[in-house]
Amino acid sequence: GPLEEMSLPLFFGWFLLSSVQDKVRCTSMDFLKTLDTLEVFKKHLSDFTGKAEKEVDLEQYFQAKGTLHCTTKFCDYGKAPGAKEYAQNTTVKEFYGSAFELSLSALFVTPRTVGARVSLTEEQLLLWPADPEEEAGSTSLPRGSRAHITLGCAEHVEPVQTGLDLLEIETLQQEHQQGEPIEEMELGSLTYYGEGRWLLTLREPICTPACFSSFYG
Ligand code: ACK
Repeated sequence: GPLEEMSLPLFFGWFLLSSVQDKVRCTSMDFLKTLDTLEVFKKHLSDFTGKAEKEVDLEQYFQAKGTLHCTTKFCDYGKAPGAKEYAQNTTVKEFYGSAFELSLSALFVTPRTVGARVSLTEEQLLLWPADPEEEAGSTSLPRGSRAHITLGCAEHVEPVQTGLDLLEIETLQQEHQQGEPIEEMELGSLTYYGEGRWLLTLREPICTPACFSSFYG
């Protein structure tokens, strides 16, 4: 019945503490601001605007999407395949409400989304479902490749896109399409993967405390 369905959340994931959310948002804003000013970004501006001459303010271009988190399992209140099994998993139950330290190892921007790549530890991978990479058609990437934090979405873009954009970039990396090394920035090294896809590998990963929990909405 409907009550039973309600007992499963929209999704499980790690939720960043509110104090560090601000810090991560600031870092992301700084990155967008800097990227916006680079000549090489302006050269590829048409990826974002469709018109070469138009300007784009990246800080305005992306809209924030709720509280910062890294989704483990999208359950859709029980309608998603494997939702019930995930919720009943003993590791999931054991760690529910526990604190973790997430490592954000890169920031990425596409014409659709801006996000942070999360590098999961072996322990964190115990909470990672079996299938999210495969569901997205990326069968040859290591488990956990989809782990990310959505920092913003372009107009009319849903946050589910952020993980798909990350997988796309990682697939290019895996195919040894090294990307075009652009330059060393204060935060790390910037690479361009074509079609408006930018990856900033952080020199120092951002470590942030996060609580493993769920969101009902
Ligand atoms: O930014 P996200 O990881 O992308 O966090 C939100 C969260 O669930 C609530 O919408 C993610 N999400 C939405 N649909 C899916 C899906 N089909 N597969 C995986 N994650 C999803 C979204």
